[in-house]
Order: sequence, then C-alpha cells, then structure tokens
Amino acid sequence: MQETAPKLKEFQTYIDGKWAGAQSGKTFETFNPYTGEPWALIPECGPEDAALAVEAAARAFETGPWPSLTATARGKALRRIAGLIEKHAGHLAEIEVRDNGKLISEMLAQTKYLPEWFYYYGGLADKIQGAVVPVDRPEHFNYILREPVGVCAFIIPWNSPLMLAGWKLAPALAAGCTVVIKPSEYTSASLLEFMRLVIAEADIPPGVVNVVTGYGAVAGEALVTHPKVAKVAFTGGTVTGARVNELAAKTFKKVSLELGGKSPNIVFDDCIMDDAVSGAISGIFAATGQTCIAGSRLLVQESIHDVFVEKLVAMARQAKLGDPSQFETQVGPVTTPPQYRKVLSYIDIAKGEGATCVLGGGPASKEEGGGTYFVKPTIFTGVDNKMRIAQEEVFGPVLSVIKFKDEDGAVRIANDIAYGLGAGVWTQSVKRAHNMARRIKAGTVWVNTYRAVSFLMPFGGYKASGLGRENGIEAIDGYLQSKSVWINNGPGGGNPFIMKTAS
Ligand code: TXE
Repeated sequence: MQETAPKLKEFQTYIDGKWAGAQSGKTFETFNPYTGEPWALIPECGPEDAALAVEAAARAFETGPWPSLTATARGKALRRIAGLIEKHAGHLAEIEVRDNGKLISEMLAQTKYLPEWFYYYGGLADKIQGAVVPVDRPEHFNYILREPVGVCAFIIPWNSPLMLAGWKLAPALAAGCTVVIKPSEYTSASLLEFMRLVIAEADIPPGVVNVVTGYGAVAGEALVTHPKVAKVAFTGGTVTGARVNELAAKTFKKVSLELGGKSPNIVFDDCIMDDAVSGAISGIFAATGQTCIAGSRLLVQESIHDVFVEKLVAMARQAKLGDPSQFETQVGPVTTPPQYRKVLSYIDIAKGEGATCVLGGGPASKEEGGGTYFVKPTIFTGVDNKMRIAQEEVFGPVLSVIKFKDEDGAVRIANDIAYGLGAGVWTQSVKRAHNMARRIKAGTVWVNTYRAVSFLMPFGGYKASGLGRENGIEAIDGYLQSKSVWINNGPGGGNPFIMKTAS
C-alpha cells in the first residue's frame, strides 16, 4: 500500500483585518526541527503584499478608530491582548515548539510571562505626558506634545518569535503606533496563531497590527525601504542588522536593533561554586545556545579553573537531549538547517585553532537522544580570547572556557570583543560585584544569576550588539516623537525678516 504524505496545515497572512494568501499564490513549507519534517505551508509574500500591509497600517494610523481612541482606551486594548495571551498560552507555546524546537518548559514560561508586557505598557499608555515649558519669551505659552512615530515594521528572528514580537508590539501600541510584523521564514506559525487567537479577538481595529510572511531579502527589505514606514525595530544577526540599518537610513527611518552577542560569564574564586556551575550551563545550553544573550565565553579565574571545569563537564554531560515537546528534555534541536551547519563549522574552527574539546564536539545521534539537527553540548577549554571561537557568535550549544588571573584581567578579556549585550559575574564580594557591573561594557550585567529578563528592565546592546533599548519605561520613547508648540499670546508677530532668538 502506498503511503500518502500527511496534509500540511495552510496558514494565511493577516493584513487590514483580513486573512489571505500571498497575492502571487506562492507558499513555502515550514519544518519541525525535531523531526525534520514539513508540517505547514506559509504564504510567500512579496513587495506587493508588504505594500498592502503598510498602506493598511498607514490608513489605520491616520484615520479610523485607532487614532481617535483615548490613551486610556488604548491601554484597555492592551490589557485585552494580555488576557487573551494568558488564555491561549499553552497552545501558543506548543505551536512555537513545533516550529522552532524550543523546549516546551521554556516556551510555556515565555508565553505565560508575555502578558506582563501588555499589562505594563497598557498601564503606561495614559501616562505618556508632554510638558509645559516656561520658555524665555514674554506672553508665550509653550508646550511639548509626545506623538506616536507612525507605522512601524518589526523584523523578527526565529529563536523566540512571539516574545521578541511582543516586546516591540506592547510599547508600540501603547504609544499609538500601527504595525507590520515580518516573522522569520523559519518560524511564522506562532505569530499567525497569535493574530488569530489574540489580535483578531481583542477588538483591535483592522490595519493596526498586520503580519507579512516571507523571506528577509524580499518581504523584509520591502518593509524596510517602504517610504510610509517611520520606524524599523529589528532583532536578528549583526550582518543583517547592518544591512537593515543602511537601507532604513535612505528614508531616515528611526531604527532600533537588537543584534548578536558573545557574552562573558565570569566566575571568580569567591563564588558559590555550585550556583556558578548551573549558571554557566543554563547560560549556554538553555535554548540550545540559540539566544543573543548566551554566555558563550566562560571566563574562569585560574585558581579554580580545573576543579570548576571538572564540575561543569560532569553536569553538562548529564543533559538529556530529545523531543522538545517533552517536559523532561533539557536540550533540543538547532532550529534551522543553516544554523546547524554553522554550529558544526564553528566546532571545526575551534578544533583547528587548537582549543581542547572536553565535551561533545559534533552531531548527536538518535541513540544519544538527538536526531536531525542535534549538536551535542560542547565545551572547549584552552581558548584564547583572540581565537575566532571566542570572538564570533556561534548561536549554538558551544562554550569556550577562557582563564583569567585577576579582576583587571577579567575586565580586559570581557571587554575585548566587538559585542556588548550581556555579562555574568559570579562572586560573593559586594565590592567586586558593583565594580564589575560598572566596568563591563554591556547592556545587561547579571551578578549571581544569568539570562534573567523582565518587562521592567531595559534590554539592549552596547557596541555591535545594537541600538536602542527594549523593555522598561524608556522603550516607549522609541515609538514617540516630540512636537514643540509655540503660542504667542502677546501683541504682533515680530520682525518678519529676523529669526526670533532670545534678546
Ligand atoms: O538571522 P537574520 P539568521 C544571529 C545568529 C545567527 C545569525 C544568522 O548568530 O547565526 O544571526 O541568523 C530577516 N532585510 N541571530 O540568518 O538574517 C529574516 O527574514 C530585512 C541573532 O536566521 O538576522 C528574519 O525575519 N529583513 C539573533 C530576521 O531578519 C531581513 C536571532 C532575522 O534574520 C533581511 C537570530 C533583509 N535583507 C539570529 N535578511 C538575536 N539577536 O537574538 C533577513 N531578514
């Protein structure tokens, strides 16, 4: 009997409150990275679909119910979104696990936490206040309005699509912007389910939130270059981020970039060793190392190096690889085939550079709990900070251990890198903790913890790790611009030919 291929689920885009395929009728398959099998079809949008979405977002920004909502009503809309995410957190997590292979335990933690972003920025919506300025002119009444920037394009990567889209969407909507989101071509499904179960149900007017699926170089670039897009918020690789920044500059868009990292996780000999070992492991092997804040450079003080590495390898060796939809699994697959090849190639590079592989060092077979796109948790010791394995982002379960002598040495190595996203410090000394936090050039420094995020804390990069900040109060500034209003309540308009500077 001939086997018939299972029918693939067909997704549609969400533009102007309507569901549709790409205008070209084209689709592409999306894969389950655990099985390696396709499971759904995604519309392959082109510039024409991107233009439709931007026009819809521009109309929704200028006219219709969205701009006439009070800020308080916008806040309520965000709280409705939060409630619906809470309701569907389980389903949204399952979809994302199927599409990107992230562990169900981590995904559920993300989808259950995501509503907080919408509650927080929902609460902020009617606290966006301008100011009255006592300007240096008699009989003037001057004030500053804070207005939404307009249509925003979000370019989202594959490692945490819902969370990274939510971090942008909540402040943008609170500010009064409208939005077009382009998810990664590898992981469009969770965002489309989010549109169906959350945005379409939350009574958000048509055109306020739109999704265009497709490839970065086509659908992504069409959004980044569209003249009616006022702001681009991008999360992804540094090379792509530079391209997006360059393209967006041609039409003077505001840009925020959340890019790669090569974060130092620094262990001093006065740390609580067991805490630091688990912090080092979760820092690099959680999410299979596919996070921008992965603690991929482990800096260990030479006085405890050997005993620390022994404990580290012993614990990492126990990691249970397997099906990400099972709660007991600790390390899942690499999400995309190119990423899988990239991770393996960096393992070869490290070996070629003379680093010592003390754990893993290649693909994980089915017998080892692995399969299609699995890489064994890998640890290299004897790494010099000048090596490529120490300088370049791998974005996979590969840890480089680097020795240091003292605090100055740790700071020098930590900062000797193009990136500056995160850093970890493990110490019991309060003085050292604060000194390190001050001296490290990174957007986040964790002391005696690692990879913690909150809607309340700004997140973003120094140096090549990005521009701007997400989360916290300041994130909303990225979606606002100031307008200065001058009202002359006095006589006359002054000399028409002379600029009115202070006399
Ligand atoms: O990401 P890309 P890729 C890093 C990580 C990884 C590398 C490459 O090191 O190995 O980036 O990953 C869209 N105009 N990070 O290639 O290309 C694309 O469709 C407009 C770090 O998968 O950055 C997707 O939606 N858009 C990172 C998004 O950009 C374009 C997370 C990200 O894809 C485009 C992921 C273009 N010309 C990877 N080209 C993090 N900071 O967390 C692509 N895109």
